Amino acid sequence: MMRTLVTMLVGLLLLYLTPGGLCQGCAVNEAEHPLVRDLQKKMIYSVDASAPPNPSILLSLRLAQDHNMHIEQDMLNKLSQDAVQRAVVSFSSGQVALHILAQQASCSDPRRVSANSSTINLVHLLEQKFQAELQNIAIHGNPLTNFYQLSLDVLALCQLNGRLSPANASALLSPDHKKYYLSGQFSVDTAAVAVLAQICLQTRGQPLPPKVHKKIRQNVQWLVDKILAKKRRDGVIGNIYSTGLAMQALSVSSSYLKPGAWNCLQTLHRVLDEIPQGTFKNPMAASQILPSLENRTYLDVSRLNCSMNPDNLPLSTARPAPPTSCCPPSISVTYTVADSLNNTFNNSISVTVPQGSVFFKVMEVAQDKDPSKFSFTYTQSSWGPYITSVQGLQADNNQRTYWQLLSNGIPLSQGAGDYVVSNSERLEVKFSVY
Ligand code: CBY
Repeated sequence: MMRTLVTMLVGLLLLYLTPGGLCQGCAVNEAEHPLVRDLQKKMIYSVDASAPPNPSILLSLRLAQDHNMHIEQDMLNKLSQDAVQRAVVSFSSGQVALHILAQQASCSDPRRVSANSSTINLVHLLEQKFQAELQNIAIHGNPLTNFYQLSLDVLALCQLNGRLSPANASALLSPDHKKYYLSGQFSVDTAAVAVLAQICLQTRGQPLPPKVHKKIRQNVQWLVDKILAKKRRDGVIGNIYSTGLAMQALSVSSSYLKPGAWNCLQTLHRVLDEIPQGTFKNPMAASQILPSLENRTYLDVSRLNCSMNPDNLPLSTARPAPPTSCCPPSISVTYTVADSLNNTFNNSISVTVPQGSVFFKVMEVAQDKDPSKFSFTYTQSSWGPYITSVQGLQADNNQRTYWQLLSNGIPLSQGAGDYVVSNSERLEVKFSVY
């Protein structure tokens, strides 16, 4: 009896002390780390010289444990070049914010970004773009972009001590249906970045006046409770693509969580299980999940050690060739485009595509077959193609209209360039409001 008790106690103690046991905290253990490295390498290899460089990728690589200094330096140079050339005219406020965080995470000063003998002050530029967002809210009731980007703006201005009044920022990010809901669904992604931004306001710079402090506490509590309400039984928070940002938000707001409200390791393992299935093959998705796997958040960028950087992520020079499958069988899907707001058109067509094709391919084939009904336009976003118009009907941010993608009546959680279609699926692109 006594022996069994002692064995049990020793067992418990060992569990507590071993890596992966209760002591571990919420990060991957040694055995799981190859999965993270794998994701990191895929992200690096996916960088496409013909597309603009993506600050979100460098930001997440800088927050990782392992580094390839040559690649990171190369990315930083390309980002600086892009910022100098395009930031003033073409970047949205959130893109400037991400560039600032990527520069800061690379131990480079975002106030003096230089390339091709030009220099730009990204913090100053963000202050201007942020003002333009506020002005658009005053005139149209909506920001130029959305509250996800406004939250990124507050986060970056806070981290860099830019011009920003915490009182105004806390009023801007206060609970409101219009700010945090997209198409009637609570946006966990938006809420998560708003939490990070406001935890930054609470912990950086001068102590806040008690009223502002209280307001921020109330905002964060509301956001954290809403994020937790979106936690599924399997540990996913919102959907799999919002889970990484949600993990960041919950891990910096532990004082707002009741004990036992969130099992971080359960969520972490759920995410790890998805890696081998290719769920994060979109580099943007990988970049948003990676920091949480390393138990890091965007608030850590100012705390990175700039003098000690391991160069421990060797890469072979040959990129892995994309898998080529010859002559896959064909599948057929139904494809519908509909203006569900003004009911001006509703057209369907049957389309045949090779197995393994993505939604975008279906749209192209339909457009070729019958351009008068299925023509469309798109822009290249950091997530891939974003559909902007069908039959000439344009999405409009000030009207909160967009082209929604659906399969068998259910909105997709991937974009047109990523979603792989299946035989006899009913696909739809529907003009909707968010
Ligand atoms: N980034 C942004 O400004 C985007 C912010 C974001 C909240 C983003 C999701 C979250 C993130 N983690 O990056 C967002 N999407 C927004 C704000 C929007 C709206 C964009 C318009 C605006 N006001 O700026 C809008 C129109 C509601 C929207 N997303 C539409 C769509 C659909 C796109 C269809 C099209 N026309 O091409 C789509 C495909 C949903 C649908 N069924 O129609 C969609 N979004 C998806 C799926 C996603 C997820 C992408 C996941 C993936 N693997 O591809 C998303 C991560 C994201 C990107 N959207 Co929006 C949300 C999720 O599912 N967790 C700032 C910039 C600087 O980087």
